[in-house]
Amino acid sequence: MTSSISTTCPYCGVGCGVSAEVSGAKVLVAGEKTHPANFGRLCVKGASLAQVLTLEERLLQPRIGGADASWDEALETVARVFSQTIAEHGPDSVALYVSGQLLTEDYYVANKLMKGFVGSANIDTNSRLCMSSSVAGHKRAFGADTVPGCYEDLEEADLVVLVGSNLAWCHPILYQRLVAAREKRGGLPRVVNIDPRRTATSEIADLQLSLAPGSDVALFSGLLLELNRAGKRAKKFVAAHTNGLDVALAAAKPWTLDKIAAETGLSRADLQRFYDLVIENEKTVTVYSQGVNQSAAGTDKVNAIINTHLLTGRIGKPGCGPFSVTGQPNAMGGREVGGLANMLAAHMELDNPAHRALVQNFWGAPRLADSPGLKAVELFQAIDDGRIKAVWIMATNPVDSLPDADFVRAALKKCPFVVVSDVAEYTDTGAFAHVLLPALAWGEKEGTVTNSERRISRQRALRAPPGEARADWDIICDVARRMGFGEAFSYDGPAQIFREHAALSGTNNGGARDFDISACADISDAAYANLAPFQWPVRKGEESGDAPKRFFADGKFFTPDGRANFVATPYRGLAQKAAEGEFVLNTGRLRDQWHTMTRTGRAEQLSQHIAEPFAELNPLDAALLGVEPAGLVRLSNARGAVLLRAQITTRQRRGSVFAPIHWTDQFASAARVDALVAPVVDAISGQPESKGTPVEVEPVDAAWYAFALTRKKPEHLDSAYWAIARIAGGWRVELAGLEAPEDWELFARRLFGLGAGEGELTVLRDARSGSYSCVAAQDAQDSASASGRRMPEPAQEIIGAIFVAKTPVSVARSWACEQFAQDGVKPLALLAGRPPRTCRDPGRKVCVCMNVGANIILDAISEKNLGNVAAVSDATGAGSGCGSCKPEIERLLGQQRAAVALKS
Ligand SMILES: Nc1nc2c(c(=O)[nH]1)N[C@H]1C(S)=C(S)[C@@H](COP(=O)(O)OP(=O)(O)OC[C@H]3O[C@@H](n4cnc5c(=O)[nH]c(N)nc54)[C@H](O)[C@@H]3O)O[C@H]1N2
Ligand SMILES: Nc1nc2c(c(=O)[nH]1)N[C@H]1C(S)=C(S)[C@@H](COP(=O)(O)OP(=O)(O)OC[C@H]3O[C@@H](n4cnc5c(=O)[nH]c(N)nc54)[C@H](O)[C@@H]3O)O[C@H]1N2
Ligand code: SF4
Ligand SMILES: [Mo]
Repeated sequence: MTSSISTTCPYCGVGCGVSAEVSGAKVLVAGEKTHPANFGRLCVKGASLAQVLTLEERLLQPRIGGADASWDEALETVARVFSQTIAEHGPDSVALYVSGQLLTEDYYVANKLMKGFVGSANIDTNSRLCMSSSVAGHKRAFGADTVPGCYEDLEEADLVVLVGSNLAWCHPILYQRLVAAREKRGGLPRVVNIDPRRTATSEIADLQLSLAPGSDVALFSGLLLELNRAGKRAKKFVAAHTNGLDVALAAAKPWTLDKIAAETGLSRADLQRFYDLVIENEKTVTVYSQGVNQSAAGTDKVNAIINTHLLTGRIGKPGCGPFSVTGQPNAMGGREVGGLANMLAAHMELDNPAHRALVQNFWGAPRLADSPGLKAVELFQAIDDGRIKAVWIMATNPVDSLPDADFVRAALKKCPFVVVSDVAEYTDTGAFAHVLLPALAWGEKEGTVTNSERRISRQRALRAPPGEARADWDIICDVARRMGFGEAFSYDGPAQIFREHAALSGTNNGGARDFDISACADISDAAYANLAPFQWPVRKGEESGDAPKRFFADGKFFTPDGRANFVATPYRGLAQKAAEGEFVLNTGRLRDQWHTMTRTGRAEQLSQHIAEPFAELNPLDAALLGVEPAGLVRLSNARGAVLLRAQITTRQRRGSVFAPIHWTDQFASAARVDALVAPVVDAISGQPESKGTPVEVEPVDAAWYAFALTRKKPEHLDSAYWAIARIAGGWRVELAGLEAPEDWELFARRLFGLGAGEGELTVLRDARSGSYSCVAAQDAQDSASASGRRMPEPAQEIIGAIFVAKTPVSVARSWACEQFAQDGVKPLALLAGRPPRTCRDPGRKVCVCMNVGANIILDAISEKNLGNVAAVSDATGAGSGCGSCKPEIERLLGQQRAAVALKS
């Protein structure tokens, strides 16, 4: 029997609706046609969700000290140690570190437990690293953490300014909506992309501003002045609904065009083009993300942007407004329940006595935290210096994602009591857990999430809980009951928690607070089960309705006097300036991976796009440093070091180096980039400057390089550099070393997990060039007997292949992976390392859905003289699936055009 279940994607903050066809253990996912975020589309991560449901390397049993334990033992231990620690050292000696990937119901009870029952605000979340500058900026300007607009605004605008946002890769479906609008409206909205490096998003930009890292406040201070000078001040709006314009203008005053050009590194002509575009376009939306938030001046960056919208009154109207796009699926839900250490529940304030009394009363809480708790970076410093003695980490992987990550790791190592709730068996953080708790994952859990446009959608279970895993809310409530807070945590399910959350949002509200979903305060279990996506606010007695909701159309804000605040944003730039010869380390995301890869790293499809950690360097810098294409580089500073593959590209500006955040110790030898990132934070929001740390870059002179394929996950990776990625039928491995091993055969056997004398090795060795290749095969029956497969007659199965050379190995990797996945491939054929002449190496996978490589696309463009993405799609199929690769096809078109221009 097949059932169709509507749920929500667990990755980015676009919050796409997913329709899952479930028949037995088989799950097929597609975009939910009626969901207002995506109308049926999914990006490649969403489309691969079924693959991530694998139970391989899932945590399915509680563990104490590394050994399997019962839930009773595990929860009793957590409750006992937390209670004892609180009794001996006070409520502030314990902490929760949670995540924007918890569901609202999980998040609500975690916050209630800590702030209301433990009585400490030492609960912070990875949203501190993500959205806290936006939260602080919103609060300064609007008096509340309100996102004013909605997704339609991006389609209805005439100009979309993207600041520090790689929308094409990080919010792909919102990006596709923008692209579709441009196609429909003849190129409107026009797009300005403000990012130090060129990204996939740059492909649609009418104007790319590759500004100096950290210089956004200068750029937007100049914009404020220019708008004012050009008579764009919305005089009535500013006079009736705002405060502080004079102060903001005065702070911006020193920013002449020449000074801005000097600070940002942009030409006067580009600056003027940008300013003119904003001046000319009443309907302007400014979308911003981590290039803005993750900065020691993050809150000022946010306010510098908001100032320009307040000046022009471009807020609260269709096609207008500042728009902070959220990263995690429930970044917004976390803010609604008050998951940050300096917030209370339901968008109430921890430092407001009336709010505190309201919440304490509502919860019937014995005590309520009365001062802000420690923010993420400080929280781990407090673990290090012993102020915090017990910590419970849920749905986040701080050993990889917090700045100064080696320090974080050391702090956890010496912390007397660490609890980790996760879905993955092996994580860099879980390795330090005294108690490891198996949580239900996406597709198993029930609850709600809120996306970037304040839309609440249901996540629904597609299958029964596997193993012993339990829902996060359930685990938290069980511990709370064992700590003696029984009554307040005796929920029978997420619906009951949601009702309470909704009721709290409406208590004593009456429009005084932005967040209000009290219309759901009495929702029945059945209605919760069927809850359709809706945008808040929906106050008691209101219908949610279909019309997009915007805040501030009436000019009423949530400050005490109801007026919005302009905020003076004095300039700071990067907190740490790179010294002569040092580089600015910029970090961020890739199209097909999600954060620390605990889920996306399990989907073989998602490793095809980019299978290895890398560092993007400008060609001139690379030449000066002596870095060879595809060579290795070491990035280091006083805090740590990483070893990455060099990617030399003009998309990178000089003096900067970009590295993705995804690779952990589970997937690479030394690629945890946060080990380098300075724990420097924004003074107001506490958000770390994750995109601007000085580092040294040096080439690494490897004695050998290798590419390998293995059936089994490699256990012995004896080399200075390695990176593994899942592929169909096994793993692909990149290796390099400083000294060649004595015996390559032994090395290969260890890598493949093949004992001496086992299997049959076909070897190709070239003493002159020092290259060595070998393919190991085994009688298929040997390897099949374990899985119960029966073969009519002994056939050989390839179980490993390695290609070693003194320079970066030029094996046709996509082709080799495909050979490896097939049955009946001859060892000698694979040993060649590339396809026979009659057949083309497909090249790096650009389109994962349709399985099309870069070489196929480039060939088609030149042979058939293709001029646009649609033509490439028709000819090759690339881009006709989820569409996430369209910007890259655009780039290949550009590359081919440039090649033709050079020839002629
Ligand atoms: N594929 C994928 N999508 C994701 C995620 C993922 O892991 N993978 N994670 C989700 C999450 S939690 C988040 S928070 C979002 C993040 O989404 P984004 O913010 O779009 O992603 P990032 O790559 O972190 O950073 C965006 C850009 O900021 C630029 N930048 C760096 N310094 C500066 C600066 O000083 N000024 C400006 N203007 N720009 C700068 C970087 O070059 C980078 O291209 O993505 C979400 N979506
Ligand atoms: N240098 C640098 N550092 C950064 C950033 C950057 O741009 N640059 N970005 C920052 C940002 S914006 C973010 S959001 C963070 C993200 O960083 P993290 O939050 O550390 O990354 P994730 O891999 O998403 O971690 C989520 C963990 O929760 C587990 N998990 C998944 N689902 C569930 C569940 O339902 N329940 C439980 N209990 N566990 C679950 C996953 O297996 C995983 O271990 O990184 C931050 N760090
Ligand atoms: S855009 Fe975001 S929410 Fe939508 S399918 Fe992709 S990852 Fe999921
Ligand atoms: Mo994030």
